[in-house]
Amino acid sequence: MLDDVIQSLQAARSLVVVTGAGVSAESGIPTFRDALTGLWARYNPEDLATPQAFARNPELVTRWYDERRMRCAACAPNRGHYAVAELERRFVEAERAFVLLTQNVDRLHQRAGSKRVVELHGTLWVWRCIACGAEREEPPAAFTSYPPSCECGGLRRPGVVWFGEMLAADALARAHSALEACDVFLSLGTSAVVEPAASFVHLAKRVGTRTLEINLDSTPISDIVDCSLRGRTGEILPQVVERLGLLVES
Ligand code: BV8
Ligand code: ZN
Repeated sequence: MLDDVIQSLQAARSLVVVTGAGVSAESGIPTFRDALTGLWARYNPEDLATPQAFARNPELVTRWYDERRMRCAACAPNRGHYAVAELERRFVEAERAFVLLTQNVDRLHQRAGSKRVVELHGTLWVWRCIACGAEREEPPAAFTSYPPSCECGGLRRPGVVWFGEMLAADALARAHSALEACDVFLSLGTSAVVEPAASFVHLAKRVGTRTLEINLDSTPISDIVDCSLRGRTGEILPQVVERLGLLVES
């Protein structure tokens, strides 16, 4: 199975990697399903990550997001993130296509060196004014009051895609063009439940792409992909990259 993954990547000319919270779990960032510990235990993520929740209680929602942002600031990328960045580097060096479509909002991929990243669900690090639309990337310091306000007096929200909101058109367009062109699709650390990302594997299969998954638990796509590996991305990905031969034609 591990050999299948390695051989598929070895032969790939155009690779799309999709990642979820499982890739950041080994950095100490709770996955989305278990993000609600302690103070937040009584909330359901779908009850906090919606425009309705923000409209109803902007202080609670912005406090939750800022606490998650500060937790990410205190965490470091893990070996799984670095392996994904190394995979990109190898593909770029061999002039092969590579795109990382991440559902994660923590920017740990970028901190590990990934460059060709599409943030499907936005990021905790950019906050936007709901009145004038001004967007700003925040420094790693917590807001001093909630909800944070813009110079124009408007409320500021996290630059993430909430449940019930459309993904950014350019992110979706980049994802679709990458999926239509790829010959290998690799799903990492995601429960493959949240749409539309959960359906990307079907788009890939439709164009005859070889589909792979590495995840701790089985998911709704485990029986659909050509090869599904159970395990931690922080352990398996470094092995994959280490055993991946030269991609550059000798
Ligand atoms: C939209 C940002 C529509 C915010 C997030 C069709 C059918 C059913 C429902 C829908 C549908 N279409 C739309 C919906 C509704 C909804 C949806 O999909 N709901 C789900 C619950 C069924 N989708 C939407 O609302 C999307 N919008 O489609 O627009 C529309 C149409 C017209 C007009 C208007 C709107 C928007 C979805 C984006 C939501 N925002 N994040 C925030 O972070 O707070 S989603 C959020 O949850 C994450 O970004 C991520 O995508 C998702 C969690 O998923 P995972 O990342 O996979 O994490 P999870 O914890 O679930 O799983 C972790 C996995 O890792 C596990 O499997 C575990 O085994 C594994 N793991 C753990 N440790 C490791 C590991 N694996 C390897 N190594 C380890 N060490
Ligand atoms: Zn403003």
